[in-house]
Amino acid sequence: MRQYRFRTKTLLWALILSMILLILPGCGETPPVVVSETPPPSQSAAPEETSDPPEATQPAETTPEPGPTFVGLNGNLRVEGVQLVNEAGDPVQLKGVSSSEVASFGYLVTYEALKNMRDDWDLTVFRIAMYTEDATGYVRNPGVMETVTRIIDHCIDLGIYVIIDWHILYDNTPLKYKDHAVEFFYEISALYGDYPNIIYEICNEPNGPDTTWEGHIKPYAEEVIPAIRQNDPDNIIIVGTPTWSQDVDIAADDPLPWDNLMYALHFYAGSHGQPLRDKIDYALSRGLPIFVSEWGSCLNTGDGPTFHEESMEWIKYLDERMISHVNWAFSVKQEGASILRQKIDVKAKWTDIDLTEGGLFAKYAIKGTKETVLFADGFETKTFSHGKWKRDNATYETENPYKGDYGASIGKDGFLERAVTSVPYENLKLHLAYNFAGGKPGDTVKIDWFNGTDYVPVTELPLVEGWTELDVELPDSASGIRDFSVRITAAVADEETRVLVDEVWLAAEKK
Ligand code: IDC
Repeated sequence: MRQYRFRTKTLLWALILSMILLILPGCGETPPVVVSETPPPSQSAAPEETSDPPEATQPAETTPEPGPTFVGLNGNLRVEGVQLVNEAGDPVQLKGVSSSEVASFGYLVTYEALKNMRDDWDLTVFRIAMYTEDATGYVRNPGVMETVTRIIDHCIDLGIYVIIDWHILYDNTPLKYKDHAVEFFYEISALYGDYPNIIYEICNEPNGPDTTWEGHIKPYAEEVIPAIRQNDPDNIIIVGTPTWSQDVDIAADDPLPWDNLMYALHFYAGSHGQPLRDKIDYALSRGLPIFVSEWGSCLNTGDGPTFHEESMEWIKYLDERMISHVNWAFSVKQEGASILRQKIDVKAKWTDIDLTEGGLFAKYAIKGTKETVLFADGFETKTFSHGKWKRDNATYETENPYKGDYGASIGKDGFLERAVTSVPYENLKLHLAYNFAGGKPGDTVKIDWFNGTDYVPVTELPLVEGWTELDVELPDSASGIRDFSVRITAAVADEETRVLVDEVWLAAEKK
């Protein structure tokens, strides 16, 4: 039985400010510890507990804000040259995320979840990945249409664009289920063709050595596109390209004759780089409009780590060319591609703490800000491994977490450590809330960072009475390190003393 008692949350500004005054003089040469200036990871997250009364001038939270939506502002999209443009002829770049296999993961795609991303991420497009041949795919499970139409309706209500993706994969060639595709797209275009929100993606990723542009994809497109155009004369249609939608160069040499077509390029930053960008450059030079309707920051398996540097290079490249991009995938599977951690409440407002490392990367790629978050604790999932923490003498804290149901608790000389590359980032700041249970004078929380060889001390946070939330600025030398990690150590005297931490994230700016 633990001997300590928990203290109540103390978050008043006055107290925090007096804390800094206590902390600062002890810092010596180390960078200053500053009170949280950065907003919590999610700008839209409602403050959970605050004693401040709402300002009189603020509108009530429930007041709807009827400003024009993104689709309201941009209307019917079309293609001019290689560029997607809005109704007024101005270039537009859509940025968003894709569902995972929608029959299984469509339950995550609620109105609230889409609204969260629209309002907090500036998401402007959502892709519905409706698998074809899978057990739950359209061919065997046409009932998936109900999920598809529900999500389309949400997107229309929210004023964002929506891609309806015929997600061929193991079926290799789109010709295999061409008749189903014609039926499906005829029906969908009849239902929704009048809405400017709709984008059709007619074959996710043709693949396999026998599947060719001229022998399979083109003949398929030549039947599906007219079926759509009977009902919908002008919304955008995205056509997949050979080799898992990578060979846009081949399509560029032999394009299809309809207006408002774009061609799919898919990449996974851990697996694909400059050679694929060269293909895009070639295709653009031949006048082929490109739409990146699927990209991952991980490996092409859908798993593996987040490749920050490589992903950043890709996003920069796409943004410079105003090429639209859609991240894979809005899912809770334990794989690198998943945007969400498990146990998320998709009907609630969520914060960055609910996102995986890849999900955080996707959010800030979509939002386009210089500020970003490299990782967030993920303690709420109660899986340190999914949060990618290395730890020693550290466990969950369930009795008095700072926020949510779980925090972390570190015993004497124990630590929590999180590795992430800092190569493409600068101005690193570790955010955390900490507290002591049974702390004695002289106990501290040590913050160190790892430079690939050594642990470098940043600061020691002193004993506090109650939860204290702050940012610890890391020195400039912590930027640009491939094998970077940051470590939080309980430097306490007694075996029974615990250091409690919660709301941990690493904020930074993109270089
Ligand atoms: C992956 C999913 C994974 C699923 C697998 C097979 O991430 O959970 O088990 O499909 O259904 C693609 C595909 C996309 C893949 C993704 C990652 O369009 O369906 O999802 N990927 O492998 N092309 C390249 C990578």
